[in-house]
Amino acid sequence: MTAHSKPLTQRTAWKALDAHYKKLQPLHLRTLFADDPKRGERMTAEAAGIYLDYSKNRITDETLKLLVQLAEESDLRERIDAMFHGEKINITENRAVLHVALRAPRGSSILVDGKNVVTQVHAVLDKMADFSNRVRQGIWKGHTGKSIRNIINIGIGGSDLGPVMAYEALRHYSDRRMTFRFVSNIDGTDFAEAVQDLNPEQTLFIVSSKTFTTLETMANAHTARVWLLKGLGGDEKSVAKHFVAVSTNEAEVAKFGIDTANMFGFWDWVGGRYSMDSAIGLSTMLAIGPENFSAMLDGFHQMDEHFRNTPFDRNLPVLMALLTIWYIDFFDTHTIAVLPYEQYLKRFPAYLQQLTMESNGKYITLDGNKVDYQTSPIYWGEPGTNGQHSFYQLIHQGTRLIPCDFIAFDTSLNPLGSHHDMLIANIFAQAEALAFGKTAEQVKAEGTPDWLVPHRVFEGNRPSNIIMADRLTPEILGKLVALYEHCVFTQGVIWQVDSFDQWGVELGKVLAQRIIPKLEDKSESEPEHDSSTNNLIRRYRRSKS
Ligand code: G6Q
Repeated sequence: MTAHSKPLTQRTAWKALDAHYKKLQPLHLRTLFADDPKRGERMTAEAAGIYLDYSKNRITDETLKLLVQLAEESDLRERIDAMFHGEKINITENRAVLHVALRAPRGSSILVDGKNVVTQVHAVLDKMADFSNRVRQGIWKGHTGKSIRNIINIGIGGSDLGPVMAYEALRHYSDRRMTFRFVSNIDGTDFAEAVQDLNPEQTLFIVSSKTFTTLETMANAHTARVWLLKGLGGDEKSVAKHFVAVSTNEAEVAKFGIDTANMFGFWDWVGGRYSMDSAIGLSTMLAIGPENFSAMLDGFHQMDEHFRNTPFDRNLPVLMALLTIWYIDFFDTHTIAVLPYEQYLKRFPAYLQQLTMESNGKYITLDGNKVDYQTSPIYWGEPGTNGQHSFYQLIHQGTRLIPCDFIAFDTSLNPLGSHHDMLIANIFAQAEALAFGKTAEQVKAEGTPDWLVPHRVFEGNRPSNIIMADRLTPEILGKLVALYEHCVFTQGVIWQVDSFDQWGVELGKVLAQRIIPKLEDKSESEPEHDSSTNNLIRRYRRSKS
């Protein structure tokens, strides 16, 4: 039996890490920094314009060596190659996993079942660019001859979170004459609020759904159709001018009444949460234009190349993944806070929650066995500095260890006086305070009364990464997203889970379909669930009568 075919906790590197953890756990970052004056310069890595300072992690060179060994024993190199070569590594759905093909340069080649998918990708990108240009330039007209000024993306999960995040992140580059809204929730309020001040004559809906069968999206799309027809005098022909679709399901798109000439396709080898750079990004392209969209794809591709070609000890996604595993599986931490010090990235933590937790929130290995270690942490966060006035208390002085990813940019897109210096000072200060804290001696030396001293001590030794880049551009956003995509991939390889399926979301969907008719049932029939669900159904029925 080779090292890598062994269960994770039986691998040589895992056992060595276990022993190493016991020695390292009591060490304080203060000591690690004092013993190595160059640590803050040495434990950094830079690639494709993204700088990672990982020096404030509870690691030594030995830790890194063992973590890299773990990656090697997990066959990470072979698994990366398998993904890039289009092998069907999503085994439970028997699919290739090729979001990297979505940003492969024109002219390159990646084969799936003997077909070069890069050619197909660029054909769709060209169609998207042509459509976006026509809408942005006012050439595409609505049913009454007016140009389109409002874009509403209807989609959910992977067909929503990426587009919303990218729109917010790249708003600086967007066409300010246009309004962009995103409807995802089945809660009618989402749709009602999105359209309440819009003129249907100038509104275009993008129905984004890989399957074109998702309950929420289809319900919202039908409601949008009703709203549009009501606003435009009921002429069915208007649908063609005000609805386009992004999907893999041509038959369902046609059934809805959308002209398939206005359908933008993608493929089963694009997972929903890995699809913001496919046609699912149509709203992004409409907002920022095809050139900026291309720059974003180029950014993704640069990070793909870095991930694919760089030794693990200098490989940004691999380093970040290994650090996660170190904390989750050895320090027994449960969460990771993602803290962007950039207002435009306000939806980035929400986007990452799906990317990370839907991918690696799994307890069954590829072999079908139950894991005997922890897998995905809970990712959460808010933009700085707001979080500092809220939950940072717990990160500094709570009983839980919470590794943090701080994200910031050297240059602000909105330079206003000294705002940016103050913003950046805060991020550096937070990471410093978390790592080094404040001792009782220091607190006493400030003249603090003895009884108050314990409250004002910061024990420190709380780890963080700082991720920095020059400025938030479409290209950098692509790099940042690809950084986390490949970090998630690396984690999944080591945890031996299928990072590309999502069976865990199925059961609730099936049960909801069973409950809907029971809520609408006017007879007093027994709901036939458990006593709690039955009681809730009866209570709700009474509220409707
Ligand atoms: C993502 C998931 C999921 C999916 C939504 C929407 O990886 O598969 O979030 O994106 O359920 O699915 P459709 O695009 O098919 O509507």
